[in-house]
Amino acid sequence: MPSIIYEIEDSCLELIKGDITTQKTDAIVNAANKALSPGGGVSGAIHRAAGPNLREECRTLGGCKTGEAKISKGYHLPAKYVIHTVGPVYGESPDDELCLSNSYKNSLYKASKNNIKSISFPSISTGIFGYPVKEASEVALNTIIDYLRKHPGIKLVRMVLHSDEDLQTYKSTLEKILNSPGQQ
Ligand code: AR6
Repeated sequence: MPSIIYEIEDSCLELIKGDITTQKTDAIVNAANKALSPGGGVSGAIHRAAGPNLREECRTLGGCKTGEAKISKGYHLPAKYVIHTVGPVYGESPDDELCLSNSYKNSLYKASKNNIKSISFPSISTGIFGYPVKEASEVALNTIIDYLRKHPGIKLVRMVLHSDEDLQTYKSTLEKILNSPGQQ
């Protein structure tokens, strides 16, 4: 499936299937753990591709609470920065939706603060943390669209999905959001 690009005000929201570690955006987002240690999933892949200096810098960042975001350099990655955020473990608290939304919002806020113009996200919490992809896609895309409408500085947000199925789910959700009353 080719990449899908939607215009939101003066910014682009792109959905692709791919590997986040190869993205040439200014920043990529890591679905991290609270200790900011490499772990598995997308986080393990990002740490392997960035090299050991990323782990060293992460040790100095003081961990990360659920919904917060921290920033580091990208080292051997094509991206200059990695923004680390910890999504919710699905079902652990009644605030899952708010926590997941905060992960996206605080990552974007960190990007704005650092003059980052393009950023790639993985589907936070939908792997090891067990958040159902459809529900997560609604939170992710609504939060990103809302942010782009209020903050014109970020020109490209790319959602990098790891499977055709996840890409299709995000695409369906995005079309539903953009076609819903009040969105035109
Ligand atoms: N590029 C893009 N997406 C990927 C990649 C990749 N290279 N690899 C996996 N995904 P997960 P979580 C997708 O489990 O649920 C770690 O151990 C994957 O298919 O990485 O937030 C951390 O240390 C899924 O759709 O993150 C934490 O302990 C999505 O990325 C915990 O896992 C997120 O899956 C975080 O769990």
